[in-house]
Amino acid sequence: RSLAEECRRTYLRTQNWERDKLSNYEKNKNRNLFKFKAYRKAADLIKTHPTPIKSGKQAKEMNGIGDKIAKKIDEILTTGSLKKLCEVKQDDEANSINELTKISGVGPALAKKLVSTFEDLELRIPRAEMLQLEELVLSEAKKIDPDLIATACGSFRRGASSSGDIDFLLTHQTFTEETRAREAKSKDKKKGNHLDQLITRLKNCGFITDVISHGQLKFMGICKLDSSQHHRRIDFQLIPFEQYYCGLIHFTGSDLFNIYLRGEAHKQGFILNEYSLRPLGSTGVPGEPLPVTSEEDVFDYLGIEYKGPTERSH
Ligand code: DCP
Ligand code: MG
Ligand code: MN
Repeated sequence: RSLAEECRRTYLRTQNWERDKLSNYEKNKNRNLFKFKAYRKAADLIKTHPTPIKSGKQAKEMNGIGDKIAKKIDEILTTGSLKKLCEVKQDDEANSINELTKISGVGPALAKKLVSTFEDLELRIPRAEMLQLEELVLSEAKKIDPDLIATACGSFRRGASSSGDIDFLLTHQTFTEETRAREAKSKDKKKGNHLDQLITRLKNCGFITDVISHGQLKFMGICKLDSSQHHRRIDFQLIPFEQYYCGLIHFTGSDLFNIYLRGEAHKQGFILNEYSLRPLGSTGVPGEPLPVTSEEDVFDYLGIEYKGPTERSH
C-alpha cells in the first residue's frame, strides 16, 4: 500500500471515530437508542452527500435530519466546533463505559453498572457484613438441598477483619468429576446444576444484582445485602467432590501460603494444585490423584502439622 493510501485510510478511520462519538455516547452512556440511530444516520447522510453541506437548513431537506441536528450542523459550520461533542470527550464516565464495552461479553448495561459501582467495589467489606453475606448464601443453599456443601473462603475464612470480595466454593457428595463431565456433554441444561439453582435463588431474592460471567462451574458477579449496603464482588465455584478439599485449601489462601504448601509438596515428591494432590513418580510424571476428603488429609500426606485457616495468612 502506498503512503498516500495509508494516510487516506487513517484519515477515514479518525473521521469515522469522530462521527461515532456522539452516537456511541448516546448508545453506551445514555442507553438512548433513538438518539444513537438518529446521529448515526445523520452522519452517514452527510458523509455520503455528493456535495459538501453548506447549512443546517440544506441538511434538513434530507430525510432523517431534523431541527436539532440541523442546529448542530450550523454550530459546526459557524464556530468550527460543537459544544456537546467537547463535553462528551471530557466525560470520563462516558469514556470509561465506552472502553469497557470493547471487552467481549461486556455490553453497555454491564459497563455502565461497573462504572457506577466502581467506587463501591474499591471498598473493603467489614467482617460483620461478611458474616451476614455468608449467612444469607448458606441459608439459600440449604433450601436447595440440606446436603449441599458451601464454604466462604478467601481472606474471610482466614479470619480477616475485612475482605476484598466474597469467594464461595460449592460441592455435593453426588457431584463427582464423572457427573461434571457427563453434564458438560449433555444438552439438557434446563434444570441447571446446583450452582445455577443457587444463582437463580440469589437473583430472585435481589441479592445478586449483576452478572459478570456465568459458566458451568464458575460464577462472577455483584451482590448487595440490602439498600443500606454497598455493592460487593462475589465469586462462586462449583467443584467436584473429589477435588473439593484441594480447592478449599487453594481458595482459602493466602496466595503466599499456597506457594509455601506447594513447595513443601514438591520437596516430599508430590504435586499439589487447586484440584488434587498427586505423587510424582521417579521420572517426575504425576500419578493418579490421592483420595482427599478433608484439608487435614493433605497435610497428613505431606507429613506436615495441620494449620487451620486462621494460621495461613502468611
Ligand atoms: N489465589 C492464589 N493465587 C492467586 C490468586 C488467588 O493462590 N494469584 C487464592 C488464594 C486467595 C484466594 O485464591 O486467598 C482468593 O483470592 P482473592 O483474590 O479473593 O484473595 P483473598 O480472598 O485472599 O483476599 P481479598 O480479601 O483481597 O479478597
Ligand atoms: Mg477474596
Ligand atoms: Mn475472589
